[in-house]
Amino acid sequence: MKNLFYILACILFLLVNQSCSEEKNKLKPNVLVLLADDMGYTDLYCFGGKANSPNLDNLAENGMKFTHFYSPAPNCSPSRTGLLTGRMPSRVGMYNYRANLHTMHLPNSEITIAELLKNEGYQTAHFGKWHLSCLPQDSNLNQPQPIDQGFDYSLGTENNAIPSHLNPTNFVRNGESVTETDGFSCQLVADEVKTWFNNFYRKEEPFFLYVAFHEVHSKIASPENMIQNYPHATKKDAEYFANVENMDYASGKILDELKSRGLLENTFVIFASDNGPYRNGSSGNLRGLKGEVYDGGIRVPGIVYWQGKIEGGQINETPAGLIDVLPTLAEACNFELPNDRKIDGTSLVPLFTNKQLERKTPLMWFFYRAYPEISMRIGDYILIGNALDSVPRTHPTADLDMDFIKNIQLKEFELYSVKNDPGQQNNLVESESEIFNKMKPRMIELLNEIKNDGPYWEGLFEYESIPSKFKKRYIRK
Ligand SMILES: [Ca+2]
Repeated sequence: MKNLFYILACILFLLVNQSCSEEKNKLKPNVLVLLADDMGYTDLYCFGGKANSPNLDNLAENGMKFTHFYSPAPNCSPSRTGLLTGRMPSRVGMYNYRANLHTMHLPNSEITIAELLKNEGYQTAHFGKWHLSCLPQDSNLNQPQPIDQGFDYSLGTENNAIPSHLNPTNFVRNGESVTETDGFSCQLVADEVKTWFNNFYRKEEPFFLYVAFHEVHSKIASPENMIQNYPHATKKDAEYFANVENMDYASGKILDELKSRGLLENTFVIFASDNGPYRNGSSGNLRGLKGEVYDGGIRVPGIVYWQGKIEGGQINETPAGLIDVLPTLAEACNFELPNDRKIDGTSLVPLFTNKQLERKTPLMWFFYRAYPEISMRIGDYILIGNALDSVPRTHPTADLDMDFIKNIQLKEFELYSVKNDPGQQNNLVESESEIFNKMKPRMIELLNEIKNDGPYWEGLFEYESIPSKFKKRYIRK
């Protein structure tokens, strides 16, 4: 009898305890990051694009649309680095996209959003493009895998879907290669999210899902029925618009999955692109494309949705970006920022209640491979810095680049008012000399800081070994 009483008491304790932890975790928002690849500022319908994007349009209508939202870099690996660490990618040492077999990677010493949220009791999962290290593990390289960077679960690729978005053969699930797939990459990713909910989701814990679609990066493949939605476009345009539409459809599937489980109401959702487009016309009137530090290379669509916390239908023109996600989540999910390193981003939470943002470190982009190499935004102004060097550039980072990165000196500047001159045509260095003289030393100070912090990678590709087709577009005359 005494034993029975003891067992009942234990069961009661466990039930109460479990329901308490469920209650406690209900207070912590789930986090869903949806990231497009190479999608331009004006690709989504709600940003003035021609593609059908009803799901993301709906997300924007019911959340906050950011019209001056920036990726941390004009190409893939550094952008993802900035998103996951809240630090400028050059400070972390991700100076460029990571080529296959490359020694450059996201160091294990970096602290990612996944690691921080895991410490807070979150389940964590990554779906889609990784591009922060070799994947799967290569014993010669021995680079941190998604699980080492805080992701309990992972289905993705090292870089792009190969041979295209259709039936990719290079997916890796939790370290094991998946060579046979059936379908389009974004749908495979969305279906895997559903599988994850069915098989792995523990409802007593909050979750962090990082969904990085391969779309709309080339080489694209789109469903025929969606291509037919654009009968008046050229074949190439129709395929591209259908690619945006397919990614939107996959985003809708994931959002519906959360909704059907009653989870969307307590989920912080953010959608953005990892950099500007490679395709003229898809960044609207902004100057430049992917790979450039003019706005066309870095300004991207940004949507934040958080039911009950953000009133729907708002358009925010404050400069913000993916570098701000980590500090935003620190405030939204109530955890401490790492205090042993510089975090460059700023929490966007004040903007959700229409307060002003106080940004300590300006948004800045140092991309050594671009000409010019650097830009920095403060308020409505963007300062551009150019080294005017003669160091040859290659597509993947090579040995000659490392000394250039560490020793870069800026020689020439351009200043633009982004609101008055979104196409960045009218250089104000002389006419707005007061602003220029304020911004220039700040840029140099920050550049010196990140030059000092960023690791010096040994064992990079030798410049001479890089095929000429990966040199010609990138050699400065
Ligand atoms: Ca990209």
